[in-house]
Amino acid sequence: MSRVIAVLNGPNLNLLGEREPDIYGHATLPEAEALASEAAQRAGYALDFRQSNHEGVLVDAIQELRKTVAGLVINPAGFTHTSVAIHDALTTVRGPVVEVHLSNLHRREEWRRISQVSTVADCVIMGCGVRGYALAVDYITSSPAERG
Ligand code: CA2
Repeated sequence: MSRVIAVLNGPNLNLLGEREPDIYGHATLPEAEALASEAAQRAGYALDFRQSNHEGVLVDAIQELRKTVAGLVINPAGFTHTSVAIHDALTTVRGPVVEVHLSNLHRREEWRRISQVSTVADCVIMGCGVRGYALAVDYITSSPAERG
């Protein structure tokens, strides 16, 4: 059984903490990684945490990881609302898939309520800020397949 959880982050999330703190909070992406990593380590897992501004790089990462991870957490950022390619790649992931958003998309513009990813996610976490990443890891480590 795999002891690695992957966390993928989409475009502009490398800028987290620099702008729009009223929407996304003050924490940075490395701080989000630290929270997720602590949650993974507590349960005896390692974390593979990545960010890309490129849709194809994210699709390649999903294909690379799809059979080897215990579960996959993804914040597709702007690609959430547009990417059929990320949707299609996620259908091939063997373990649980968790979609995370820092902000509560239902409190924002109407178009942000549309996610191409939610229909292939086992769990969707939004509006919890960077704590959502740790909650997503907890969901995976306590999933039935992982509890054996
Ligand atoms: O709430 C989320 O996590 C989002 O996935 C964040 C995306 C947004 O397009 C989605 O609708 C919701 C935006 C990520 C970019 O974040 C920035 C952070 C600081 C400065 C600029 C962008």
